[in-house]
Amino acid sequence: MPTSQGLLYARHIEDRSAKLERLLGEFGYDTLLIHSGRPEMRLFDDQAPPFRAHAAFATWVPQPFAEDCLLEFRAGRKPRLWFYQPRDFWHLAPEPPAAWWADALEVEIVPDASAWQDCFEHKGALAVLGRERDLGKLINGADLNPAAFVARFEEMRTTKTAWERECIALANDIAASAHLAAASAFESDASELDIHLAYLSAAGQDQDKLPYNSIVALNEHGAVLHYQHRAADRPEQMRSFLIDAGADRFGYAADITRTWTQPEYGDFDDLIEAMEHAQLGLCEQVRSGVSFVDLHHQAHLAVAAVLEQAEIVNMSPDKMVSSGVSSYFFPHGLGHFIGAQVHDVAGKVDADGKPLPPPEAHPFLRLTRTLEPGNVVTIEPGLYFIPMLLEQLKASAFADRVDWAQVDAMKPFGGIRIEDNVLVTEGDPVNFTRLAFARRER
Ligand SMILES: [Mn+2]
Repeated sequence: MPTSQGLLYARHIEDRSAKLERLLGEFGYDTLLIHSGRPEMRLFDDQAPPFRAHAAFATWVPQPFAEDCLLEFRAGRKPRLWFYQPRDFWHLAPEPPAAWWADALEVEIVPDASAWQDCFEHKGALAVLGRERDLGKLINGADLNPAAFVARFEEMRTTKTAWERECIALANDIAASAHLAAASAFESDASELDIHLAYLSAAGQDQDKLPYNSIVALNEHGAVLHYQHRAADRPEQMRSFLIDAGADRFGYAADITRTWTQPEYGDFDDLIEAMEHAQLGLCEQVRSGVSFVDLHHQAHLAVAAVLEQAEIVNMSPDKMVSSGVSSYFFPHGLGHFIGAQVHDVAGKVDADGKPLPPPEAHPFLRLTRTLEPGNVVTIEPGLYFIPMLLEQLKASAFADRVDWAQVDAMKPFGGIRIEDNVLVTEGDPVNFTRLAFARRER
């Protein structure tokens, strides 16, 4: 790890610590403790799903898979990390913290979580972030996850530090390489499972290290927005391929979607190209002062223009959006904040924590704020042929505006989504995803 990264991380800790110190003062807390979490066994079982630390912890410690660690903040002191390194012959204990990041903290290595549990009883005004079941007597007399404090604490994460931007950019580099490997696997007629394995191998990250469950969808599966399986059998025809998959870098996520087809399917290829053009236009509009609700509306107009241009729907884009027809083809939101959580926090509140609910006609929009420099968002317009929604459209007053023969011809291709991760700056947006692909393809 180059020193420059150590410096970025140290500055990140300094910057956030200063903000946190003011916040603790405001709420009258002497100490804040953040627990990393503990694996949870399934009921009547000794097996747990793969562990990932709470994001509140991972934004401070670049070890997103460290179990049962505790971070302690007190005004005027270096943050102290109680780093759990069990003496255990069943599992591989975590490596001790590397100097490049440990130097920014005061690290205490403990072989047993009770070592930190005993340190905090009745010591002033204490706030604790974590799950009650993991914390034992630590929470006696403490405020556990106090909502007003948590809201302000999460607000800090909406503006990414230089360190966080670097991590998201690096996660995009990893994911871009893996996306290209997945596209090659699709070209050679691999199954969803084989494409998925090609992706993981190229990323050098197993699924349980990725920030979310990859969507690897051939043909009609592209119309299932959160398609959760990876079929092992190869379909007879490989028409289309939608992949929504990310990567992790020190606990920060990339979240990228690409859609591919084979050269012989010209009509669907034209649709992909039109969506690519629309998506790039939207990325250009990711600027300080822009309302994301307005941008979502622009995205609907852009998708509607694609539908009109392709003569799939015979309506003006304005009419298609105001009547709700565009929502049958594009039923999700334009994007979301991204960071230590793939759908990062505080997307639907303003800077003071006041709720900003999405418009009634667009209930799935996850980001409703006005963009500010330092925000990182995804831009992911989609155009799908979802049988359930198309049936509703067919039963609506607008059925006669739709070329159903074309719709039926497109259904076997599922749908299109193109998703990039974009940084808001004082000037032009920085598209981490396009930059990562450009580096790979050079
Ligand atoms: Mn996304």
